[in-house]
Amino acid sequence: MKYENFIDKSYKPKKTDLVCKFRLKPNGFTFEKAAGGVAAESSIGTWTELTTEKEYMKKLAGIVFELKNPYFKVAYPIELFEEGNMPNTLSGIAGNLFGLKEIEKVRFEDIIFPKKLANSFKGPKYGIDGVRKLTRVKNRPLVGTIVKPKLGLNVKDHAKVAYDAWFGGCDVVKDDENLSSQAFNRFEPRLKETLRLKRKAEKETGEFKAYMINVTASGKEMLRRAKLVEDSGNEYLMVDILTVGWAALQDLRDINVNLVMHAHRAGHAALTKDKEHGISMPVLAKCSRLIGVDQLHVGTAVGKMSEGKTEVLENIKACKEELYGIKKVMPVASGGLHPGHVEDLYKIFGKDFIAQAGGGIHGHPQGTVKGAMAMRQAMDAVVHGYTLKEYAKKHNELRIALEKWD
Ligand code: RUB
Ligand code: CA
Repeated sequence: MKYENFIDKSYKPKKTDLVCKFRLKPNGFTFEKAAGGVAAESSIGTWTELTTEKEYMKKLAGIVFELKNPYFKVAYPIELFEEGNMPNTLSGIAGNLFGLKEIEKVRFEDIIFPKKLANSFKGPKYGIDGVRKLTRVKNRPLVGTIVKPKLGLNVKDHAKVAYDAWFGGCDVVKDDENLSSQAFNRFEPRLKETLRLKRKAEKETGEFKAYMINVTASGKEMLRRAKLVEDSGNEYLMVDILTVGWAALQDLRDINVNLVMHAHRAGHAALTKDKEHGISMPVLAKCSRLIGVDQLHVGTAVGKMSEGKTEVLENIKACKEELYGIKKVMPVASGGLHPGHVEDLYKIFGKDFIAQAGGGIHGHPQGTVKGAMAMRQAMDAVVHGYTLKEYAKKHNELRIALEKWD
């Protein structure tokens, strides 16, 4: 089959088809031929006609059924994909096409999984409802922090920063994405000591406190660490979903019997940032949701990272839209946040999200406890309908934070 043979504008996608939307900028080919090339390379075709092609397999061709320059859509028959195999699915629809010479740029914008394929993955174990039940935080967004400095603290100091944050009012504390088990802060003693102080903070505050410990490592070692976390009695793990890879993420979900999975997306911008090339964040979010992460970083719209409000809303939608009854993922706002952002965040995200501030808590002039207090006060203010300014009049910690950053 030639590239052109993968186009059929009269085709109506079936319910069982997997449908993808692409944005395309050809370089040599016409728009149509390049679109056909994408459908071919991501299904059963290649650059030339073949003598080995059989009549019975033609029904497996991906079909370009809509062309609206620069966008086009492809319907892939479900039989092209192995059930419950995300690496296979993405090697197909997000593989060779990015490298085709006659395509200058191509962006994988959106994906709609058919029910049967979607349900062949495990999906989130907890999701938004499960996280709310576990944390006992019902009527407001969760407040969290990343232990900072991101690298370099020893076990004792790391655990103390976590404790201070919990004590001051954070619900969740996470490791940073590049902390794993370096010599200055090994995984096992960190788990032990941070958990000890988590329990102390829980006792003292009467609240549930989450420790999202980063298990990111090579396959077997990561799974071993996840088991250690579970055996320790902790409820959460964190993983860098893109650097460990889809297969490792699936393995983690498969062995992970009881832990909430917090997903950090370090590296995503290499794929998502160019609006004309790569893979969009909603696609990454949907794939992660099917595999089964419970919480996912989706940008902030107001902090230090580059995604704007429109993009963040699309990412949130991918986490929360109805999807064959698959649980909703809790969106996480993180990156350059401080208490002064909470009003805007609440407007953008609504009630269901985690507001995480690293520098915006540990950079508070009076230290981490007061920094966490300020962040929690900001959340209490907006949830109860006060402006931050009003609330800051009677809440010193918040006032000082706003003076520094707002
Ligand atoms: C936040 C931080 C995070 C960012 C990454 O620290 O280190 O890793 O969340 O961005 P700080 P994103 O609060 O000091 O900026 O979550 O958007 O992927
Ligand atoms: Ca970080």
